[in-house]
Amino acid sequence: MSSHTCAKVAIIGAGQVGSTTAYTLLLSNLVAEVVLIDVDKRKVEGQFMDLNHAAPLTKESRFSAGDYESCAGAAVVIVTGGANQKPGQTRMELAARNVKIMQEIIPKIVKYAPNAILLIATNPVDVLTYASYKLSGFPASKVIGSGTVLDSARLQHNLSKHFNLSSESVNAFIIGEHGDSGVPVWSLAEIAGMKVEDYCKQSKREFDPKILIGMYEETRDAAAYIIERKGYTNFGIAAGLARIVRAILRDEGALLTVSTVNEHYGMKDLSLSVPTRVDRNGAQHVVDLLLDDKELKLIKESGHKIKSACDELGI
Ligand code: 6V0
Repeated sequence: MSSHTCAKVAIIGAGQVGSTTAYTLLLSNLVAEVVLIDVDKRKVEGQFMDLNHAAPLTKESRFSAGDYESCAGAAVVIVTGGANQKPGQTRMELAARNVKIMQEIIPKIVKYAPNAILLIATNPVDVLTYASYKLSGFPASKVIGSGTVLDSARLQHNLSKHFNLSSESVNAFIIGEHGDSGVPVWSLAEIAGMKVEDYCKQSKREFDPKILIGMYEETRDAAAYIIERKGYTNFGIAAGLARIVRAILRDEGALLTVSTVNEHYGMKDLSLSVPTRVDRNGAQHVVDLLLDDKELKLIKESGHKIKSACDELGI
């Protein structure tokens, strides 16, 4: 058996995101064991029993509903626990509530899994990645936020749908905040090695910049659209988390738009997303994107927004 299929992953928070991520990991044949931990013991027991029944029918992975001690030996600990935005609650109120939850969760993970890589999904993910970095005392490379991995996938989907191509045939990404200030990097988006405008010209299609704006807006508003209809989002983020876990366990060195603490575009000590190399040691910033002036201005605004949220929360 190769080493990644022996790996153990722990998931804190067995709600929509945590349980769907566990299921996605099962189908991906990436891990031998998934530990689920939640404050709601009855719920986590239900999830674990249901997941165990899927294992004989799919790929064999072991599931257990544990406590923090069972994080010992986990290669990756995924944090999805926390509150969702309530009607009337501001993003800052939600952030403060989830920072408190991180203050409870992170030291327990550190105690039992001091060598694990932390993978944070709870929102606001950039702020909570920064809080988890501070609370854990881990090196920045070992604290990874899911960041704009999902936003980039949404943009890629919209672009590929428009051009009637498979999504791996287009390359486009969003950097900065996982949220409203995320920046679509159109200047580096490409299809068949060409900028979108050139691809249109060569394939005799009309190029209308308004279409790109529409694609971005649809991407930005996707979570709200889905939540209005089904109450939560789970499949996209679960696939995003499994993609990051795969890059770690298979030591891929994949460039993914995860959120990590670094100096970003002259702004020191904050977590935001840029294409970052992910492998078994965690995430390493390797490249500064050549952005155009407009994108540079937008990424700085996005960074300031994250930084001031952290300052306001006193983290
Ligand atoms: P959910 O279904 O309410 O699950 C959250 C779970 O966390 C519940 O089962 C709670 O019991 C549990 N929980 C609460 N407090 C604690 C605690 N102290 N320790 C352990 N477990 C706890 O929410 P859902 O799964 O839908 O969302 C979880 C988080 O993921 C939210 O913050 C979402 O906003 C966030 N998402 C992040 C995305 C991203 O792209 N980063 C995408 C989608 C959702």
